[in-house]
Order: sequence, then C-alpha cells, then structure tokens
Amino acid sequence: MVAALAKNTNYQLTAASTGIQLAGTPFPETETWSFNQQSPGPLLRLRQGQPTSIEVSNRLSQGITVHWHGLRIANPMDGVPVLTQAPIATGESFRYDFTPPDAGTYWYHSHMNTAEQVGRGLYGPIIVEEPAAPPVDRDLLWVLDDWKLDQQAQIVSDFDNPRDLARAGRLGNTVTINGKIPQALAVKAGERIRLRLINAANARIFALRFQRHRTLVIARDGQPLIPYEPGGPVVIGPAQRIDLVLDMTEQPGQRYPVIDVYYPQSPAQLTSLSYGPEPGRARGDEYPGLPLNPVPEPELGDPLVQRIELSGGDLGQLQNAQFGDQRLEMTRLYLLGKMWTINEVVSSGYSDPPLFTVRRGRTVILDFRNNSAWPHPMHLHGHHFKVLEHSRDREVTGKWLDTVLLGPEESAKVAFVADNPGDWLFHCHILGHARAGMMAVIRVS
Ligand SMILES: [Cu+2]
Repeated sequence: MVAALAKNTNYQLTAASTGIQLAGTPFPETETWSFNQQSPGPLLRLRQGQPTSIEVSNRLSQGITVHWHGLRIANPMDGVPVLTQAPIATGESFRYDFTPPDAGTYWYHSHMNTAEQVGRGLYGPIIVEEPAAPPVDRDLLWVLDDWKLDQQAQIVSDFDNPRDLARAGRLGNTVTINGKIPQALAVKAGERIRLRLINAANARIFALRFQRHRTLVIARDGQPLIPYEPGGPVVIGPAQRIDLVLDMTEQPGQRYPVIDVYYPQSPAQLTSLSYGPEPGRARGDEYPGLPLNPVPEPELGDPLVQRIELSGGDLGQLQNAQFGDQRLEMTRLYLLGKMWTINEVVSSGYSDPPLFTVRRGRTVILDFRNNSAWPHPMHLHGHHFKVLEHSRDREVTGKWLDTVLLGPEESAKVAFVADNPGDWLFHCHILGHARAGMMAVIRVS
C-alpha cells in the first residue's frame, strides 16, 4: 500500500529529485523526480465537500504545476501552466485551495513539461472518501506505471523520441505497482477487496485478467456506476481509474496470476493473488454499489455539438495541418516534433485560442472520430462527461468518464453540462501525443 499521510485536509507536497529503488536488487536506485521523496507521491485522502489546502513547493531545477486529475474544481486551481496559473518556479511554493465535489479515486500530477515530469515520477494518488461506502474487508490501491530504464536502471531521457511520439507513445520496459516491481498480493480466502486501479503511465494501456476471479467494476474515473462484470479483461488507458470489487473465492495455499493481455501476442504476468493457508468462506451477498456523485445530467434537447477529429501520426492519412498561423506539410511538422492534430490543428501550447466557446450551463456533445492508426485516451479538464455511444466499447456507454479511450479508427459521442466556467485543457493523455500537438482549449464563458 502507498503510505497515507495523517488524515486531515492540509497537505504539503515537495517536488525534488530523489533516488528510488525501482528496479529491485541488484540494480542501483533510479534517479526520479517525485513528491515527498516517493513515487507515487503520498496518498492524499480527502473528504467529499470538505475544503482542502495543498501547499506545493518546488525544489526541481525547472518550473512545475500540479493538476488534480478528475476533480471538478474551480479553474484557477486546475494546475495548467499559462492557462490557469503561472508555473511554480524553482524554490517557490503555491497553495492549492479547493473542495472536491465527488468521492472516488483520482490522481495528481505535474502538468508542466508533462511527458517528462510525469515520466520521471511526479504524480500521486488521491482518494476522496465516500460519506458511507458499503463495507469491504480491505481497500487497496494499485498505481500502475511503466518506466523506460537503461542498463543501470536510470530513466532514458529521450522524451522527444520521434518514433515514440508518432506511434503508441513512450512505452517503458519496467512495469511497477505503487513504484515497485510487483510482488504477489497476499490474500485470505473469503475476503472482499476493493481494488482501486490508477494508470499513471505515459502511454501504456493495461488489459488485466484476474485468473479464476470474478471482477466487478464499481466505479470508473472516480464515478460510481451500477456494478458490472466486463465481458473480457479490465482495460485501463493512461490516466483512467477503475475501482473493482474482488471476492477471494478460490483455494487456500494457491496462487492465481493477474495477466496483462493488452498485447495478445505477448501476454505478461503483472502479479498474482497468493492465498494464505487459512480456509475462509466467500461472502454470498452481492456488492450493492457506491452512492452517486452530484454530476449534472446532460440536456440532450438542444446541445452544442462539436466534432472532434483526431488525426496524424505514422501510417496516418493527414497531408498537412494548421500550426499557429501557417498550414504546414506533415513532413515539415515532423521535423518540428509535431505529429498530432485535433481538427487538423497542431497545438502550439497552453496559450492556444479556444477550439470553441460554450455558454455556462449548456450541454455539449463531443463527437469523436479517431482517424489515426494509434489509440488516444482523450481527457477533458474540469468536467466529467457521459458516454452516449462508442463504436467498439459498449461497456463505457452510459458511464461518466473524464478520459475516454479511442482505439484506431474508432468513434464515440460523449455529453456534459459545461457548468464550470473557465478555459479548460482538452488533450490526449498519451503524454507524448499531447506534447506533439494533440491538445486544445475549451472555453466555458
Ligand atoms: Cu494520443
């Protein structure tokens, strides 16, 4: 488990360079960038509806900001440099004050030079507690990441590797759970576990199979839902969270693998569930589900419909795109490290003019089409949206998400009430894709 700080609503996070034993012996410590000398950073346990203050200090040699991913909080606290605040310079501090409106599983991460800062470890988990959640025997958290390490277990610093940027993003070679090479999870026959998954990887998508165990999804991206069993593995894209309830219904003394089958040609064992010797009887009752959060329901009578075309990258059809005030050939854009577009526009950074403006309170439908050969987990800041339809993934229909995964050539429609005023970032959470142009601003006036 990630160590929890004292249960209060005032926290101190300090970003600094820290050696962490990531790869295990005989490897040396990996030099990371992290909060409070640990990656993931400390678990922030917050309470729904309760004001929270988090003081962030920066001891790195470059500016940072902190984004509270999935928390529907006021725009000035959203932690996007230039757009919502000035970067926190080296040696300086900034106090984030906000009140989390929703209970659930969230995370925080730097949003400055994001691909590199998150890739080096600058993130941590958030749990906003439900006022009264149905009981489980244990509440566990797995922060999943993968690290691109060299032979000495040091982070490979090619964050602008064009092959990574133009394809699936930066995939690491060392997968960790809570910042460690996964060990078997010790379990007891009969117990009921709530397992909160957070995907903090720059680009890796996980598809987890819990051998012989029924996986019951009870929340996605923090938002409770009517519990369901996925038809296949539990698929979690970058930045997404999935809360599961697992009943330990198998045999004492046995081990059951947890396998990542996202790349079916090379399934990899992530970890295993290792039963202790004591017998125990699984509970017979069905997990009833979590209390809902106050997310406003979209009004589908007269929405603002915005087309979102995702294009670019290797094997794509796009010939040229808008970058600043110029239309440039993709070959030229590649040389500038820009490979990705939203509606054929390459983002210039956090000061782009808005993709569109919507009056506060109006319902927006985002009509996505992924015209590329690569997946894109698309994240909207400051709001959760309801998935109306998805061309492949029926499981997400009707669910509230803050990050929707679109595979190659897939399409989806999502709807949200634009009830949170301000300029909100909207981007691919394959962080290299965002860096290479797949980013935009949505203005709620
Ligand atoms: Cu992408």
